[in-house]
Amino acid sequence: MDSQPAPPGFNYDESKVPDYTLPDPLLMEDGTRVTDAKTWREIRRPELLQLFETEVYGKAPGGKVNHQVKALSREQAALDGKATRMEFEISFPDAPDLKWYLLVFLPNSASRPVPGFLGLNFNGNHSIHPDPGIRLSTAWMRQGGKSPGVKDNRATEASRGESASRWPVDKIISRGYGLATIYYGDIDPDYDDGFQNGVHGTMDSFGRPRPAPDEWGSIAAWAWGLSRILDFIEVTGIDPHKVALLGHSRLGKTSLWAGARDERFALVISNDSGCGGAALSRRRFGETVARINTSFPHWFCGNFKKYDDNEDALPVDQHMLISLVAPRPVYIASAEEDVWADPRGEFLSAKHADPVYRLLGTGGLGEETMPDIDKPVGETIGYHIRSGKHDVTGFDWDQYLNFADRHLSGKKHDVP
Ligand code: GTR
Repeated sequence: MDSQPAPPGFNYDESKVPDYTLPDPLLMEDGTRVTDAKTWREIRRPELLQLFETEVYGKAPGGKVNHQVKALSREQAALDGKATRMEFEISFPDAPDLKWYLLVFLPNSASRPVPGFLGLNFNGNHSIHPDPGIRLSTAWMRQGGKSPGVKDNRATEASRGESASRWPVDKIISRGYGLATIYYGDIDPDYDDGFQNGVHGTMDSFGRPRPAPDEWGSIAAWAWGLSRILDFIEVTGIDPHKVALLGHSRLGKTSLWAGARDERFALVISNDSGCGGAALSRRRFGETVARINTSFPHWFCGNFKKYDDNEDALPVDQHMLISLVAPRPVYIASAEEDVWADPRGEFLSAKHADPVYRLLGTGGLGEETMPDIDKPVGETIGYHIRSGKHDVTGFDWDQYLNFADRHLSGKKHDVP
């Protein structure tokens, strides 16, 4: 497992994981045990949501926002005639500097509306497929080894298709699903500028220089953005009742938080999400709360910093985040060499969310011990640890497509 060198002072040794006691998702704040679905729904779920909101990710503005959706392009013969490709520009009359661009592929062979995957991308819509018809993003973009086509923090033509291995569009389409994606930096650029830019800087009600300690960091902003896309996704031809939300790494943390808050998402997938995502914080294995808050001070809310080197004081842990998706299907994926994200901690979160899934009448995870490498398990909570590194691969997608086939086909997802 130890293929990545541990940064100084950080633990990759299972025998050094400290003793810890996880808070019980089914024990209410007044000490009463939850024994029925109604109490979970009406009391415990709201309690937990509020704790994650105020202590971990931060509160986002409630309600719908005024926005306009403009169709920019439509190509009915994309992917050699197998798909229709569309792009939409989303603008906000109250925030003129904010513009989002949504890319959608729909299978031509399926009748609409179709079930679909929705996910944020790291490097611009044009990076997910080499199709030259996709608009090249003009937004600020991170630079680094994985995106050599980005120069001076802007995408160049060379960055087209750079992330294509993570987005098997042909496969998704041939399985009868639509795909909708948006560059996460359109919603909030991923760097610490004191929350001046992106949605933080432009929304009227949150227009002050810095959110209060219990208000949204960038993960909450990205999650909020996903809900705004869901508000209008119907116009694209994707069935709003059959949206599988998916994210990798920091965007896997985001998909879990978005799926926890917004019950309209029918299925939630977290790929290699690690600390602040699926991994239990109390294990302090790989990336820790203190480390993530230092490297990425803008991701979580100010209050989360109270738990730097103080994980036992957290009123929640990440198994409770997964349980907030219940009874909807959730898939947690780890990678064997991704020790920074703590695969065992991700599995244990899934396992400790299981009692909530069972209380709500689903099959849950149904596994006590971590499965073998490349052996997916679970019924309503899916889990696998695949061989290889921190990434999204064809193996990962095969499991997500199979899981979506099992849970999204046929029945309509009703929002409680
Ligand atoms: C790492 C970070 C992780 C993970 C990852 C990513 O640097 O420590 O929490 O989110 O970035 O998003 O790629």
